[in-house]
Amino acid sequence: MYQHLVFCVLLLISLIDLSTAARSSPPDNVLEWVQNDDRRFLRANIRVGDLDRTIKFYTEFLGMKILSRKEFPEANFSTAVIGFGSEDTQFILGLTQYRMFDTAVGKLELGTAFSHFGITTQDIYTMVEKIRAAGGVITREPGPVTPGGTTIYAFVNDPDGYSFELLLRPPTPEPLNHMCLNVVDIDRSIDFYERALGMKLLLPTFNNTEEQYTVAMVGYGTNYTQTVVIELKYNFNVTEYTKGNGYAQVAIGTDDVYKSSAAAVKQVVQELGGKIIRPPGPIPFLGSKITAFLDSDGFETVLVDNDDYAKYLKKD
Ligand SMILES: *[C@@H]1O[C@H](CO)[C@@H](O)[C@H](O)[C@H]1NC(C)=O
Ligand SMILES: *[C@@H]1O[C@H](CO)[C@@H](O)[C@H](O)[C@H]1NC(C)=O
Ligand SMILES: *[C@@H]1O[C@H](CO)[C@@H](O)[C@H](O)[C@H]1NC(C)=O
Ligand SMILES: CC(=O)N[C@H]1CO[C@H](CO)[C@@H](O)[C@@H]1O
Repeated sequence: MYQHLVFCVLLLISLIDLSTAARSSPPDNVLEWVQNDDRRFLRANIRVGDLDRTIKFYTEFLGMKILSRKEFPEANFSTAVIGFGSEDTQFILGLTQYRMFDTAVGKLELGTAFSHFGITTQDIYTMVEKIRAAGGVITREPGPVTPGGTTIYAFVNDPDGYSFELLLRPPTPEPLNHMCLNVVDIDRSIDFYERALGMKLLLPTFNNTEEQYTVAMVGYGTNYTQTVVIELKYNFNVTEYTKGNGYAQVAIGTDDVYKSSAAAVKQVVQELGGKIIRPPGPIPFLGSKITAFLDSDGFETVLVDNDDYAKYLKKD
């Protein structure tokens, strides 16, 4: 029973500051270990205002499937897992609705720091028209990035106001393709994700001077269209964002949370800013070893032990 709580409780953990200093000293061959580790984007956790409403939107309009749903009446929250395929292989979304808005978690505020999720589709025009017909918000009509450009994309809002970029692309292994974070120093952020998390810059930094932003894609794998990426976005002259309490964190699998932390995260956090909020170790009643930290902009990443995660999926 408690096993089921693991990944929704991650969301709660993020609300509490569990900061203590990690103790172990870093080994020498640090980056090499991180780069050879078995890393995969597992899930992003967000809080929603109305679980039924969100599930309806994600399944009917975005083409996702509901993978599981659980109610925790005593604790006043409900969770669901939703995605384009099995949790074993796909990057998925964990949704949590708090039933009581007057509790410590407060009213849902999306904030401005989290930018959007990106999904790929072969039928962007139909998707947009269906959302429009149902009264949904289209914030950018389907079209190319630059006039004459080849990538067709659109932006829509979900019922809470979370933004989704729809990308017209041939079928890809993971249709939930990226999440975009607004950052204040893009070079520092690239450095952070490369060194702390062993990601690679999969698309060189791209400046859109017309629309006043710079973006970079970091992730695992080699081709940004074929793998999940984090899009880091610097909006010219914007130096501050509000975090809100909607987007919570991204979870990434690792073979060893201790090595991950000692080898890279700890050092990078010291150098570039950020904070370890959960030192590596088991959460006894959850049956999973994790470590959690904030990046230099305050975005949370949770590293989750691959074996523990596999066991958790088998139990469900
Ligand atoms: C859940 O909500 C009820 C009221 O609806 C409240 O009495 C109770 O303390 C809440 N439980 C938690 C764990 O917040
Ligand atoms: C984009 O802008 C950044 C600074 O905002 C600069 O460092 C970088 O060289 C530019 N890249 C290109 C390709 O123009
Ligand atoms: C990425 O993969 C797509 C689909 O296989 C391919 O068309 C494209 O050329 C690849 N891009 C790079 C940079 O390898
Ligand atoms: C008013 C202002 O600060 N403008 C700056 C906005 O950002 C661009 C690109 O970083 C600068 O070139 C401008 O000077």
